[in-house]
Amino acid sequence: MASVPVVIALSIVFLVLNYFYASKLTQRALNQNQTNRPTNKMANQQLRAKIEATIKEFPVVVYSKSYCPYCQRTKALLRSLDVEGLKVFELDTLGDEGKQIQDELYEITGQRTVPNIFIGGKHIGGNSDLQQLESSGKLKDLLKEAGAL
Ligand SMILES: N[C@@H](CCC(=O)N[C@@H](CS)C(=O)NCC(=O)O)C(=O)O
Repeated sequence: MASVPVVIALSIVFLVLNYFYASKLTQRALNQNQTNRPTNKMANQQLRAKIEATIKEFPVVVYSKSYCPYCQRTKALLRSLDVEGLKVFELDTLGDEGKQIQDELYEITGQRTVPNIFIGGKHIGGNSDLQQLESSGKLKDLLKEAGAL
């Protein structure tokens, strides 16, 4: 009869262990899902290399969407300054590749929104960051350093 409490105790231990094991498995599955973003690791690396080469090659790079009002302000400001070597990508016109670039930009910069701006290979941020640089008088120096003015 003494075995009844033992069985109950063992069942409780079993249930508790089972609970922790299951939640660990769930957590692992969630983590994999987050890092698994595109399934093709090789393709990600190639895309990242392409982005890195682009921001190295062009003094000013803007990842944009054609309908985005913030992007329009960014492009208008840069064009009004007669920036040389300005490269604009309209991600919404690039199909799947546009989405993949946006995902990869998020991995690289922690920023998912557009415009996503690089000057002299350096990540600047979005439109508000660019406008702030302009109003604080720092933008022209950055552009000169990058060889865009
Ligand atoms: N504060 C940001 C706002 C940018 C923003 O909200 N952009 C929108 C498009 S207009 C965006 O990226 N939405 C998410 C998406 O298109 O995936 C900036 O100044 O750049």
